Amino acid sequence: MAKWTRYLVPHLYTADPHAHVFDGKLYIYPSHDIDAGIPENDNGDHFAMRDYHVFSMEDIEGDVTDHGVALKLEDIPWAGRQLWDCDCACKDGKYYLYFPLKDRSDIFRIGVAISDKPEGPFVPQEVPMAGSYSIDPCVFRDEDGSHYMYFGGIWGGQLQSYRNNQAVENGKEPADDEPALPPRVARLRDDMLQFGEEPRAVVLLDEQGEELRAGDHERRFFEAAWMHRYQGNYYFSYSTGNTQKLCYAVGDNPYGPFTYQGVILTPVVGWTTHHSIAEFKGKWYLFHHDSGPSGGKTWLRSMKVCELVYRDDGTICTMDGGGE
Ligand code: FUB
Repeated sequence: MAKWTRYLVPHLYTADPHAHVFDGKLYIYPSHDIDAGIPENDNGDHFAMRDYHVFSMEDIEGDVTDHGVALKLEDIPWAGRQLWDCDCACKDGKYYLYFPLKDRSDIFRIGVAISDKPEGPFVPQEVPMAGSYSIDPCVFRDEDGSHYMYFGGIWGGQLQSYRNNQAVENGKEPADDEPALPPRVARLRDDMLQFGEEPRAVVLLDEQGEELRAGDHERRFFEAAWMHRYQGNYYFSYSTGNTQKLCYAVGDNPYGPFTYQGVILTPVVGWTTHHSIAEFKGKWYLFHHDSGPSGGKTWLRSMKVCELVYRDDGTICTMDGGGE
């Protein structure tokens, strides 16, 4: 187990916590888990979330403020079902909340909603981002002020249904000896509302410089993309899904390729694992979730935080998630 770890909110089930520091305060944008009474399946139908709350903290060990409902399904004009992992970015005093949601054809798209405040409420655009698909958007601001969106997730996240940004009939994961399905990255347009370019593949390499294979379930990308910068390098981290690890790979620019480095967090209690990494008041933290407080119900998760420790060479010390 990590040397210091803390569940953040006892009154709601929250997951996929994406943390950002805006104006010196830490804001967390998680999914809001509910018990929708839908049986568990590989498609993730049991994750039938209907709104988002935003949380903030002045201090990592201090109180966590729940700012209430920041965006709800009923207010999104194109909504079908399932508000999954969201993320927020700030530009020129406006805050942009990016969220994956199934449209009325049951296809995941990525939407954007806007607010003047980091805690919302957020007003959604009429339609999803043009050319968007799949799940788990993460928006990274580089030092030059450019914003990049990383996204994608296989199985229920539908990434296997796309090749070269086009939907394919009966899309499947590649064979075990073929390169794994890559997550995607696109620079955002200056207005933050659309991709500024065609999404590109995020290539993950092994120590030999070969692309990770689809059969390498211990290391290949499944979902939960996150990007952060540390000592001038770009750290792409993600979940391996069915093997339930949080792993990371390092590159020298936001597009990659990224070379696999290791495991950040071993499996937690519950099927999913999803995280973010942020620096706050001079220390680095891993925000993630597990299903401990719900007694292992994988659709009722609770977000937590622990300190992230780097070695002198920039590698990350592996933490024990406390699961199987
Ligand atoms: O919260 C729903 C889904 O579960 C997320 O989008 C995935 O990353 C997984 O955590």
